[in-house]
Amino acid sequence: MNVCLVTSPRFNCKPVTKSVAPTGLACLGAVARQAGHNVVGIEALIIGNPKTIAERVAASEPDVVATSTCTIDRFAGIKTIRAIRRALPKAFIVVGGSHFSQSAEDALRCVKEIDAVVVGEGEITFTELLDRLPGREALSEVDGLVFRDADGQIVRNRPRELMDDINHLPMPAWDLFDAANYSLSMIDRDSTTVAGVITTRGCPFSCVYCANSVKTKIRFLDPAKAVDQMQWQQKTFGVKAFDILNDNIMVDKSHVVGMCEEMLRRNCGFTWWAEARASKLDAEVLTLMKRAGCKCLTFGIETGTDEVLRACKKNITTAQMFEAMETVAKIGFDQVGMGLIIGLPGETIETIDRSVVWLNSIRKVLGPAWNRKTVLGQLPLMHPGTELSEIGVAEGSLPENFSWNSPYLEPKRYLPLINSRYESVPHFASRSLPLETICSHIKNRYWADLLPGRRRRYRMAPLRRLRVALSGR
Ligand code: B12
Repeated sequence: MNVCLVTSPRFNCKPVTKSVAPTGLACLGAVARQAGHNVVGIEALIIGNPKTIAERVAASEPDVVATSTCTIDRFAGIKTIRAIRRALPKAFIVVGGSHFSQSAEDALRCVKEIDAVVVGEGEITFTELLDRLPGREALSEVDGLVFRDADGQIVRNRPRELMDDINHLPMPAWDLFDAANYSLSMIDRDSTTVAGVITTRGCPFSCVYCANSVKTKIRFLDPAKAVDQMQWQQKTFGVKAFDILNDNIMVDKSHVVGMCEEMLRRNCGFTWWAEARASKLDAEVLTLMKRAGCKCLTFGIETGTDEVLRACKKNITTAQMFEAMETVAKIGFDQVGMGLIIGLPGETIETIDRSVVWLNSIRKVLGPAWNRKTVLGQLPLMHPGTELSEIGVAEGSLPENFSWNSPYLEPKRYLPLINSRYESVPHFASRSLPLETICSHIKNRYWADLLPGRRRRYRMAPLRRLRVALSGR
């Protein structure tokens, strides 16, 4: 069968010039190709316009179109799916990834153009689906699938078990997408060709805001296979730097040590960065990582108070994070990035102020490696399937049975901020600390710390502007 894998454009349907390769779709491309299907990949991000994307998809004459989007970009993704359906009335359109996995029935209800949703890990479900598609036979036997049956009823099959081992999988088919687009780099923002690689799946933690649909069961790629994937991209695309996309590079010492030793033994010559958890960092492992080419690390710090960390189930303390940052500073990485959020559950005006003081102390510890403009974090967003959105329902910042795939019409309540990038994702706020209170506190106390471009993130939006934003959908 002819299979077209297509990414989604950004929320505003404007083309982007820098991105990271779509590893999830590349994984599906590899297994589909292995099963004998004809596969093409289209990077919609760099095209932008849904009609043009649909024309490109149609030109590949696919029997099956497989696509994915994230919550932020979902309306652009849905617009593209509708354009593809207009161009290809008979193709089977299947979607997957974190956003659709966590809102599967709602997606099928709101977007009639979608035929099926693959929930969670995709490789086995997708290939089993392709096997059955010529006659659309016995789709109810495909675990992990939610689909529309012949009578138009939405059917949810049994869940797909996570794979025990990921080493038998073929290498992601990155060649389906044009590597020239991939240069979103922490190391050199302008000229480096960058690729992504993921060497673990799953995460043992359950932070309330995390939207990853594949949780808990951790699986590892053999270090030699992981480095094979990097070297293949280095040779094929001239990649100079890698973003190791694992949720936590240091989740298992032997895995990261194995990869570093392999990189050193092969004298790979590329640089890389990775995401880590700021607790119990082993100085020896960090030193080895640096020797093996790791230039930057990013940490999901989120906040600088223990109350908020506890309320978010981060399972970490500020003391552990402080110690971790001291170790990182001692070893000396070029850049240390961090994700910060203001207004998570448990936040008060007092914790915001305490967090700012604590983060300034981290900034001092890290010195020139600190790579943020400010210590002020983003306001929290709720994604489907997260515990944060359940708390949001309890706190009145999200209605029960919220539809994640249809435009919503209470802008003042759910889209209260001027922030074109995030305007379609509802912000979390607790009853005791409304967003208005956070925003006016930031305005009164920290306005001078914010670059003008960043200030609009904390400006409450007038209703009129949001109506205009919504009418475009
Ligand atoms: C790499 C990454 C990025 C990269 C690039 C993404 C890319 N081009 O692939 C960058 C840095 C650009 C990025 C940006 C953002 N990201 Co991000 N990112 C990730 C990360 C760490 C890894 C994704 C990955 O490659 N996984 C490996 C592959 C193998 O897994 P996968 O993508 O899930 O795909 C598998 C299945 O989901 C399924 N599948 C996926 N797609 C499809 C499609 C079909 C048809 C089928 C059948 C199956 C299927 O099969 C695949 C193979 O098993 C995840 C967290 C995570 N651990 O997954 C977050 C994650 C996807 N990102 C997230 C978010 C929120 C963002 C940002 C909004 C952050 C921000 N505040 O700016 C932006 C959005 C930018 C954008 N428009 O894409 C959320 C998504 C939540 C949501 N509901 O949308 C996640 C889940 C993080 C989290 N834990 O909450 N991200």
